[in-house]
Amino acid sequence: MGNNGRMAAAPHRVDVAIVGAGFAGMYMLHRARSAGFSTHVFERGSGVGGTWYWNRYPGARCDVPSLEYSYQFSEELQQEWEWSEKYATQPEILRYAEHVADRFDLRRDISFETTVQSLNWQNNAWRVSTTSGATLARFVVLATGCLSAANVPRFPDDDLYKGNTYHTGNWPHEGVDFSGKRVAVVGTGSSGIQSIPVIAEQAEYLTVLQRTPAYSVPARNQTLSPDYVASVKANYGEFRRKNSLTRAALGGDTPTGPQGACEVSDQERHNALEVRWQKGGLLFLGAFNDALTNPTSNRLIADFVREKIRTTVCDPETARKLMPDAVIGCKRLCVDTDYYETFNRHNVSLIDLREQPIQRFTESGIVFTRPDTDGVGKPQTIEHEFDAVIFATGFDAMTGAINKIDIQGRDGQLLADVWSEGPVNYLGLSVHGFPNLFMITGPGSPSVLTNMIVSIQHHVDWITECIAQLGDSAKTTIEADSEAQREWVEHVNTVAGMTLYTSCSSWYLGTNIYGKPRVFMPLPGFPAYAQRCAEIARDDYRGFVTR
Ligand code: NA7
Repeated sequence: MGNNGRMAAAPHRVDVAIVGAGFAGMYMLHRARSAGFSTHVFERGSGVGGTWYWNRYPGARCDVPSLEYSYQFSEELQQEWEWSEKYATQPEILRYAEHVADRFDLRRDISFETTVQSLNWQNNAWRVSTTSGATLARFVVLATGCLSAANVPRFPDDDLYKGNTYHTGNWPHEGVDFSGKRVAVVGTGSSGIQSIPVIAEQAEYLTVLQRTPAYSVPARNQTLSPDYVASVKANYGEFRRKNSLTRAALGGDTPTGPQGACEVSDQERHNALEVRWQKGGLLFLGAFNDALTNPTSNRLIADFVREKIRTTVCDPETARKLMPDAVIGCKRLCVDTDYYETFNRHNVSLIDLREQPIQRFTESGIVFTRPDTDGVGKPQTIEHEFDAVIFATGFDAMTGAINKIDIQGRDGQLLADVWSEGPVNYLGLSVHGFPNLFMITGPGSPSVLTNMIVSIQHHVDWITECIAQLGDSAKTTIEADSEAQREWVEHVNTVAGMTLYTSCSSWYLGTNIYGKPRVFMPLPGFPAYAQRCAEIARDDYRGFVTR
């Protein structure tokens, strides 16, 4: 057992059942327990940490600065914990999660290695059925994570392949040694872009299989200086407050530029982008205030990045393949350390799957269809042998982990049916027909467009307050009103429609998963959303029905 030898048995009945022991589930447990509710967490892994428990691939790191990507609910915790780097590695973040679990004595109320299979609303309670039994709960909180259901694509004859295969989101705990191996990485999103430079240093030969080139900006990671850490910690509350007032709830010290990219001269635009490029990180896109609303501005910013790729990558053909032509920021921006430089190594090459698609797997590798023909019009094929194939192919985001649970609400309705055309909800917190069921950072809330820890804390605090107030009243259940839910879905679509986010295929839209409805799931803009949630709570939970 990987949970430090402790395995809590699930009680038969609790006030609050929580699914998942990542950062959301851990804080929900702490808050609900502190508010006097009997609480229990069910976790499929053998330890805490969620995303950071599963994503152990080489180079895995957070792309939000450590001093921001951490809990703020305990002043003692944020003062005592020492982050070593600007962007923490996966092992360091996992150590932090374990420290939090110990410090707040969380493990005694967590059942590890326990998967929740179904949730059934019966007689004003949820029956939580797991791989090891059943528990009745007044409230259920889904803390299942936005990027936790791995997407492993299938290819013709992939079952014939005798080499090793891996998915970045389900990496072996003991690690993998790629020394002397011919390795393929499929996928060039954040996970691919972080792992490729690290694997290239170890593998004998690395082939990157790219379907869509991504935009990536340098992280400029560094060791945190004690003076900087001390200056943040001296006024941590103010640092957090400033961050929470930005659209993405991060980077309050580097505000979005006051102008649009078209409103300045070419030289001024270049200088502003160069400053952000040198600084590194996601805030590159904040150099101008219209990056994701004005297509012309967006193209100018994208041109700057394409030029960086062209001047970094020595082989012009490889540089051409690496240059994206889509809207920058439409898919989540990647943050890297030496990603483009890695293609100058002698043991690395790039296959563009749009020009040379995967035809099938063989026992020892992959057969690609070549763009040229044999002279009589028949496409040529070429086989590459690989000892290992790594799928950095992402996740069934935001709804994937929830949909894996068979959830049956009031009057026998199934959440899978209610969501068949998209994840309808109110505030990203509740769904009509599913009383006393809450989502943390669900679709319909800012979640993945923000610093996740800020959004998690906001939701956990709101949910705890809501169920505590319900307990104080004579009512026993709360759920979204159907009309309020309809209006909310419309609101999210309207806000997303004002941006360029809907102009490309992305996991925000669900288009990376075959058959998934095309709906923009997160809501841009944290501050307005947080204000709305507070107003609704003050207004006696407007838009919710209590009984
Ligand atoms: P992403 O960002 O969804 O990236 C997945 C990558 O895998 C992307 O390049 C995909 O290409 C590629 N992909 C997916 N399916 C296939 C198939 N069938 N064939 C070839 N290539 C494929 O996932 P990540 O894990 O990198 O990052 C997820 C989030 O984690 C990230 O945004 C951060 O928030 C942290 P596509 O672009 O779909 O053509």
